[in-house]
Amino acid sequence: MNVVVLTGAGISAESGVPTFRDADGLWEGHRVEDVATPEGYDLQPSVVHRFYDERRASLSRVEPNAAHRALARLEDQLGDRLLVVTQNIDDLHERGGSTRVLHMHGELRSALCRACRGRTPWEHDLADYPPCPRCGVSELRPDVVWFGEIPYQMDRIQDALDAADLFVSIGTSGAVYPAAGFVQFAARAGARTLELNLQPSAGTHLFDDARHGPASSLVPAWVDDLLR
Ligand code: BJW
Repeated sequence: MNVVVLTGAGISAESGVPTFRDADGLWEGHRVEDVATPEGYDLQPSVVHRFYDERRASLSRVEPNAAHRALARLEDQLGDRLLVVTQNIDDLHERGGSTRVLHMHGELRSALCRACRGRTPWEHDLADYPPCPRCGVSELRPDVVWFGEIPYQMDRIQDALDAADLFVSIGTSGAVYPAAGFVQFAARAGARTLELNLQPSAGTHLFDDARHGPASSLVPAWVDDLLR
């Protein structure tokens, strides 16, 4: 059985990483749509750098939770028949033990050079405009996918959805495309579909089944059921 799991901010919420569209979703009064666009960056690069520098620094203060670890346990059993596609830019899946993870919206611990387009592992702040280690130009930006940009690895994701027998969406509001449309791709390709989320998402009616509650209890229980 091929399983594709899509994760969003809700899976990391109980690790202490804020979501985007829940009550605590604003950052210093900015909506994500204002700080997560190329236009927002061009207008206020230092505001956008601070948003991402703070989030990168906070990674060292958060730990994977039971939901991340349960997906790693599932990978131990399914191997390459499981793919985790995450919209999250944190590294909690990897630190929870998963290795088959695609970060479709990029990663906090990576920088993208606007001059040479090179991607470089990055642990430090970007607000002080360090030079790109590849080309030397001080044009590094967060290596994340903003509105209007094309998400990473879409071909691999499409192939995995085409081959999926089961598609599971965890902790995402279903407000952002193309991820919000994956359930329909997977269903059309013949997969069963399941939503695991704190509350019904915008697309909850598109799923065959849905379970609602905190990811740290729903995901381990679902993995136990699947492996039984
Ligand atoms: C819990 C929980 C707990 C809480 N347990 N659950 C009009 C119609 C349709 C589409 C468009 C349109 N106009 C424009 C578009 C396209 C646009 C889009 O979707 N806009 C929408 C606003 C409509 N999309 C794009 O521009 C994308 N690119 C694109 O489409 O390119 C074209 C193309 C695609 C494919 C092939 C070829 C071409 C790019 C989108 C980039 C999104 N970027 C961001 C920022 C990334 C960097 C960063 O992290 O800062 O990605 S925005 C932000 O939203 C971030 C997230 O990954 C993404 C999704 O958010 P998520 O994860 O769902 O979080 P929340 O907060 O919304 O929800 C959390 C959920 O968890 C809630 O439901 C809670 O209930 C739940 N929860 N605690 C379980 N304990």
